[in-house]
Amino acid sequence: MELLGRPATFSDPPALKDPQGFTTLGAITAVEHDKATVTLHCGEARLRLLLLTDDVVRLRVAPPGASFGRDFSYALDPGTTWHGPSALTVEENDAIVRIQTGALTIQTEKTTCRLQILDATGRILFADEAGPAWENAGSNGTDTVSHVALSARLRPGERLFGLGDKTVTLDRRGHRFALWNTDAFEYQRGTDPLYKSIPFLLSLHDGAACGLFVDTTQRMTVDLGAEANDRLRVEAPGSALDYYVLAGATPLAVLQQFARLTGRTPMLPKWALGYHQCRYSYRNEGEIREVARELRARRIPCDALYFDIHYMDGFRVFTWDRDAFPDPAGLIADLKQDGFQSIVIIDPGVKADDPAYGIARAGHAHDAYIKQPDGSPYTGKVWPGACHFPDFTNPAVRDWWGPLHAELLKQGVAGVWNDMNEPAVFIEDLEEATAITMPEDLRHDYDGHPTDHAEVHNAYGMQMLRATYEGLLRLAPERRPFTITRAAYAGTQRYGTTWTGDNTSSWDHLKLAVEQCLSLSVSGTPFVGADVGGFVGTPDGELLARWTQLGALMPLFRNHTTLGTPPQEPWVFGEEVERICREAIELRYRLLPYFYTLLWEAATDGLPMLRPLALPHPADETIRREAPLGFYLGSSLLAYPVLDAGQIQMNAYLPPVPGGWYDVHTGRHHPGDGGTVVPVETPLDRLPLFVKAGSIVPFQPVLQHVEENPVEELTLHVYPTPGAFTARLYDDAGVGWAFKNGD
Ligand code: MIG
Repeated sequence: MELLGRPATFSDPPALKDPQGFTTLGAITAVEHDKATVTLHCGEARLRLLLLTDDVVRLRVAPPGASFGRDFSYALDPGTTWHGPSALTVEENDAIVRIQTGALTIQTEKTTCRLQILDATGRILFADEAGPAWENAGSNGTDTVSHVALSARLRPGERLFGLGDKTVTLDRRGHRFALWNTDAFEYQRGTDPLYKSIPFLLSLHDGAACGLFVDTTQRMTVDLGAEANDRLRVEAPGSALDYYVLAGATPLAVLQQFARLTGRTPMLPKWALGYHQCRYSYRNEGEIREVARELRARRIPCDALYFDIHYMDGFRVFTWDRDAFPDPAGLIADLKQDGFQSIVIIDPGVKADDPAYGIARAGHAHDAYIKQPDGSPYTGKVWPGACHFPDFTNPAVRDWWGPLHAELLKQGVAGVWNDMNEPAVFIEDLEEATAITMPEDLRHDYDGHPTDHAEVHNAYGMQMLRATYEGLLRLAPERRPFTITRAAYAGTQRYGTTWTGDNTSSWDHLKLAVEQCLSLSVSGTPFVGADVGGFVGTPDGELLARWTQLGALMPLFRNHTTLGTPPQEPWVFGEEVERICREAIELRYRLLPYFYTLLWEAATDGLPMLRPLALPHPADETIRREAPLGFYLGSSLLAYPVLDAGQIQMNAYLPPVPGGWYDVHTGRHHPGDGGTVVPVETPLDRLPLFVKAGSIVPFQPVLQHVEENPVEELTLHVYPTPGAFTARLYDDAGVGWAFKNGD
């Protein structure tokens, strides 16, 4: 059976409901407040503002007769404590209620309850248009609320970044999106929705930055000026609205607040930053040993090899196909000996129709499966055939699932890859199998507050990853787990890494890889990558070379391709491409001390590793106008990946920074305090890379894998600027948790 799948089909963007059918808050009738909370009563409706700190506001809306809803969210980091604002004053006059914190002013119009949020210099960060609103299910307006909405003003020149892996330009303005996790095989530019739903936006306007996070896992429609250029509108099923406005002195500070809110990446094993080689699938022990042998023989550094679905016995999770892989422990030990970590895929579907399959039976014994409304387990088709699906929103089910990895760990597996967790389910009453998902009325535990699949859907993959991450941690507490997920909701970064799914071997996808990974980085998800070379289809040598150069600068650096394509490893395109790929991979290994420091900054300070140019330069007109697809790695390196076929020259825009820039390859200095465009030669073996004056970039010797030899020598490249400067370098054992004690 060839398991290729078929391009998912996508409908037009979801229609927005008629705003006329929605009710807004209306006149403020009473105001209550304490040290951190202000409640505005508008007749029977309420708007509550919770000041988490001086510059982060949580807003909750309760329509008439409805409560604020359950105070529960998978997005929020349970490890963060908010201490409230340093000060809070509430004043009223005839026209407005004015709330002031140490950093913000929130003004609410008394007749409408529409609000404006201003920073300390009086700049408007956020302004309601109609503001929060709700729609009643029945036509007489008295039935329970069915939908909630929020509309805010967009100003000329305002840019909107974030929203996860959406397939349009970095600035999402002018588009409408659906947030509904979808197995988007062979997605293309414009395809929507994809695998992840991260309802976070970063607005940049007039040099000021502001974040908006709408915390609902329901299928949401987000219109960013598509319907009306000057209006943002989000709409979702539900009866209460829960959202956050995050301010900060800089765009990066806003992202750090969002990281405080939804969590940071855990520290990963250092080898996670190495080069990874994958394909769907290395089919047997011989094939994977062969790849390992080639990589070492050709001196192409590599740290991880992947076992895609064919390692399993009939795609039964937590089993091995013993004909193809007779001795997993022996194989994995040999690979480890050569410096390769083994990562296995685990899907959510548990084969249902085999009475001899112990995992499936145990699932029944634990009452672990998602249920139909009548209480019986739901059955849907995926690779193994008929499957049941664990309800990862049930803590008892997560506790059951996690330890199922014990045997794999004993066999030496070092990482787990969660796929198909949108969740994807096939329907076969169509002409060909197509990927869809399960019925929306299925029942979930939702951590003790039973609800339907519609509400859980976008968080399902995240809760699967959580079960995996927590399980690995429980089984081997001394180790840093390594996990990857395809589906995600806000906060997923607390449980591991992610990639952008089934992309295509094309130049446009190379560009998309930049856009998607930068956008995920803006959306709280720092450890990201796109399949190098493209998953669907076959790259030519030039595309693979350019993609490997780009991948060498992405946190997750994995070459992967689909079933039935020719080999895509770096050596199959001839000697020149092999050399270029090797050099790119070697550059990555030489820069590991720099990357590892970025990982640590992401894990501790919530700073993204990859940064669109607009983040450090929110007021730069050239960046706003031309939106060049260069990006920062941390705060020192600036990359301009080559994204077009045949391109041997580019004009790179170097933003204004004191002291200018240096070309990493030539050492040439480009003064340009005021921002300059420099011509750069880009022969196939050259990836344009610049470093900001006033930086120190640490290089280590090339290793074939991160644990090959202890690094005894670092070379610090110092890029001077007039005056003193500092740089930060972080290192630790690369594994384990001793660093938490300062080791
Ligand atoms: O649709 O496990 O995105 O990386 O190789 C096929 C097989 C299911 C989709 C993943 C891809 C993986 C493949 N999976």
